[in-house]
Amino acid sequence: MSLVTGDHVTRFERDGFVVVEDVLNAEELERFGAAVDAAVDVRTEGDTRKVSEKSLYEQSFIQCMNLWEDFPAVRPLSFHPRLGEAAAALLGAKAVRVWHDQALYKEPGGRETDPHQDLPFWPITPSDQASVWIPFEGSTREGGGMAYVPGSHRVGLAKFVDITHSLHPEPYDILADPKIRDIEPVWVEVQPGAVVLQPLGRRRAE
Ligand SMILES: O=C(O)CCC(=O)C(=O)O
Repeated sequence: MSLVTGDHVTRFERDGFVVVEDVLNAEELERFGAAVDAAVDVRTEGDTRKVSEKSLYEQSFIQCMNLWEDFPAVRPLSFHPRLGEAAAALLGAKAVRVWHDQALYKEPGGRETDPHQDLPFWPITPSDQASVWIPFEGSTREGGGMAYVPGSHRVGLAKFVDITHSLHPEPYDILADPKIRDIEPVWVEVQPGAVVLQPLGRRRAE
């Protein structure tokens, strides 16, 4: 059975996010979860700071990028055929290339991540791009959760929100922007093994 249905494509294009179920199995979640844990441990060894001693940005998450490059056990996850299949099907592409992987770990006592759009952070021209969020243990509203503003990718909003707080101590309040302030954010619950895909760039067809 196809991983991605017409309904997934509709949601991806209309809402700007879609949950695709049953992408990774239990064995993969266990194996890749452990591999990413180990890689992040290596990348962060020597950092003994408490959360409260970190910058505001670092309090939002521990961030480790391109783990596929130096951790062979993570590589098959970053290039997982089912992730590629889902992204290609949603984008209507024959194939996809990996721009980067990144592990984001929320620490106990850390802070929220300020609402933002991802694309302004990336040195890449908008084209057909998607990101894939893989919550190894799933994600619930109770456990923190992620919310999306449905359709916000279609209203021509391209604002840099300084979630690092380094250039702008008070980052732009994108949820108050007139283009989206009347849209209610939607909290997304994700089962383990499911992933969430989001379009990032402008679609060819638009
Ligand atoms: O998990 C978070 O705190 C933020 C994740 C995020 O901003 C992203 O994936 O773009």
